[in-house]
Amino acid sequence: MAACIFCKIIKGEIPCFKLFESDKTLAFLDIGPLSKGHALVIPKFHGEKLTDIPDEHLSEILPIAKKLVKVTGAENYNILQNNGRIAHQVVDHVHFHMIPKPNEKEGLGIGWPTE
Ligand code: DGP
Repeated sequence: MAACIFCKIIKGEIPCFKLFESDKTLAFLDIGPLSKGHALVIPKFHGEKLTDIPDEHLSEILPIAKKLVKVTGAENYNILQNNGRIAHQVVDHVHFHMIPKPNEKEGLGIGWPTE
């Protein structure tokens, strides 16, 4: 979709800190992280809400979220997916937040080796 900010990221028209990419899926760092390492995993297929995305375009999302958790080494994390304004969705392209939760040992957060 032409005006969609995440479609522009997928096309490379807007830069992002890319963590993973396949033909169906992209993972990149959130521009306004809630903790160090806060990432977004998105299907490349454009759809506003979860129910708009065909199953075959969702199949990699959780396996990739798992990979991201393993790379950060996060022991505590939230995976969050907002649908609709009342549910705090701001960007109308389905996305899954992967939010590491720092603990005492990890200080401000875990992050990525290159951050
Ligand atoms: P949500 O409230 O679930 O729709 O969250 C949208 C998230 O998208 C929010 O945490 C900030 C992030 N975001 C918005 N625009 C950009 C952008 O241009 N680049 C990146 N990396 N993240 C963005």
